[in-house]
Amino acid sequence: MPVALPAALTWAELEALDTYSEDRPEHRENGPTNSRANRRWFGVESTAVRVTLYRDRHAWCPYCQKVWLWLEEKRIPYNIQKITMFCYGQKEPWYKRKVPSGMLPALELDGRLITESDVILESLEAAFGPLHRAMGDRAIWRLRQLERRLFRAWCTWLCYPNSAAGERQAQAQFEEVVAEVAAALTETPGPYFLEEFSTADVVFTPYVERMNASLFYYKGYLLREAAPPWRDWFAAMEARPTYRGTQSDFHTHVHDLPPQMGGCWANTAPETVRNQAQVNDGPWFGLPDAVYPEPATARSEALHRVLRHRETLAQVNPVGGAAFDEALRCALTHLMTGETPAPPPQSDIALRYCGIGSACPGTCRFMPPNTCAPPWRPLQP
Ligand SMILES: N[C@@H](CCC(=O)N[C@@H](CS)C(=O)NCC(=O)O)C(=O)O
Repeated sequence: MPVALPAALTWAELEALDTYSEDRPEHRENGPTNSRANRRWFGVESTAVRVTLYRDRHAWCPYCQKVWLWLEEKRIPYNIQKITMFCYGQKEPWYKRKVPSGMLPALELDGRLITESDVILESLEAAFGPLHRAMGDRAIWRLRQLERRLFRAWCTWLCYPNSAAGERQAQAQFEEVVAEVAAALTETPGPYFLEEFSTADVVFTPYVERMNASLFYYKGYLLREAAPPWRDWFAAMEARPTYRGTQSDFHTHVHDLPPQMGGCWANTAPETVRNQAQVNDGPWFGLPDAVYPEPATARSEALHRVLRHRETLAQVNPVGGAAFDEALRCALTHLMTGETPAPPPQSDIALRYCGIGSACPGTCRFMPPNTCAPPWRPLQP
């Protein structure tokens, strides 16, 4: 006798499972670092807020992350204005009037507009004091140079097609700088670059996070395990709620980097093939993007966020309609109950839609060509 599959929960049943309470405005404003807040006042009066940070909507921009993490570490009260990145659509006209290039981040300090993340940090230091040591301090300056060398070696390896010999050379050059960074990390006791957490750690964070993700996926190489000082630095960073609140995951980074960097080139090593399969298709537990346990509230937060945006998700989805509605409920039912109701045939396209729209480079492995760029091609009934 055929076994009946469980049915997807209704929206009302899913809403009844939504117990996530950390999305309240006061929690976003004063609780742990999070990407949803529009203001972080840390309990002060609005008149004491001197800073507005302009950053990207999706918390992807590495230079924004640098300034964001610094503000969070120093607990400087600030407002946040979220701006669309070019690859996601129209830049807000009011922002273009303020910053004609449209580049992010930008910051207003006492009404003065500042661009360029390093200049922003220097201005913040002048107003609020350094994060342990200043950007111009000799030790910090030397580490900033080292970070740029690591960045360049990473780009050379990742962002250009290489012959087999070129690939070996680019990897060797990257690993040379990786060893220098490991040596720099051991110059002081403790896991950070200097005696305590400082601007140097903030400066390294955004691209090291992206290197860890992209090299795992495109080169089968795991930066966080490159040497004990690297492993200890990552672990220490992930123990900080400030960093965790700004941190992204492997899946997001490996697919957001190619349009931002102009391409990422994979090698054919067996580790690469295995890592790509795991990042794309799971199992996602055990991926080395974060080594702390899944927060107890993770599933209810995911449910809450999808419920909050489900009308918009349906409106912009290329499939939309009943097929999308049911497929989404099947996924959420699985998330919350572990049951696996069967989604409508072909509706996987609806759930794999990423939202990048007309800026899509057309290289996506999930969607058949032209199924997700306007004009939308609806599923056949
Ligand atoms: N040198 C600049 C670089 C900033 C930068 O490249 N920002 C990129 C995002 S990571 C940007 O705003 N691009 C425009 C866009 O994508 O909308 C800084 O340090 O602030």
